[in-house]
Amino acid sequence: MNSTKTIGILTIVTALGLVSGCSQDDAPGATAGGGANNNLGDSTPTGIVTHRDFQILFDPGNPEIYDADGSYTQKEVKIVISADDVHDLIVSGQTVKFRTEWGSFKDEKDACTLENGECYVTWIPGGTSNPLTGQTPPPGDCLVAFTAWTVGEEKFADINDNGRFDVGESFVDLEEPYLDINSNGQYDSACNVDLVCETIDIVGFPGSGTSGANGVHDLGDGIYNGSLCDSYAGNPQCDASAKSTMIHTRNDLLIKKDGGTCP
Ligand SMILES: [Ca+2]
Ligand SMILES: [Ca+2]
Ligand SMILES: [Ca+2]
Ligand SMILES: [Ca+2]
Repeated sequence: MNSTKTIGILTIVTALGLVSGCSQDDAPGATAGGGANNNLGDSTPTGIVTHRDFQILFDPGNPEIYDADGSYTQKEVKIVISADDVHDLIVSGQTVKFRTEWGSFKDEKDACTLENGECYVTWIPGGTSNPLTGQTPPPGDCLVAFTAWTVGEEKFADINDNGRFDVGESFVDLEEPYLDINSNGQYDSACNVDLVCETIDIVGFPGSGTSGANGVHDLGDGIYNGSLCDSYAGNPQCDASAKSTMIHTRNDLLIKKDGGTCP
């Protein structure tokens, strides 16, 4: 059982009316090159999901699957993706894939397609490796890690406010998606009692080559993968042939009564 999850829970009420747990998207180790700002100005839709506004929300936000006494109640949870483009305009048509450290996805449906910036899958709690109870213990502190990924673009700090990525501006160089099993905000080789591990080895991530997944966790490629390079010719961190990458977001779901104990 994992006992290292110590991240506090934030509650975010969004325009969707949904509730988020503690986003770890900007946690140290997941990023490089600094933050980004939200003031890129108005424009026409890019149709590309920005990492800045790609997030997992939960409905309900705090399902009390374990009550104050530690008793278990089966409750389904919608794992909702909210996404838009760099101009805060809606995106549709992109496939989003999901992974979790515990439980399963209803009807084995672990992906959804964005429509007007939203889509969801349904999660069912519990594991199956304990022959006596039919369940494996929940993760430590009853925080269940989720990760979602899709094709999109990296975020950058638009220091000169021209809506473009210029030489010298910082950006978040995304690494390959991973499940943060031990909730320490970074990739490592942690695994849980179900032998679900942090690595999510996907096809098509920079570093894994063109033939498929490569069996290892890949770091960022060192360049800004996005559609808004001011000049591809004069910026060594821009590559006109790599304007997108596989972006991911992570979040933890609290599945016990807030303030209660985890079995
Ligand atoms: Ca700029
Ligand atoms: Ca990159
Ligand atoms: Ca970790
Ligand atoms: Ca890989």
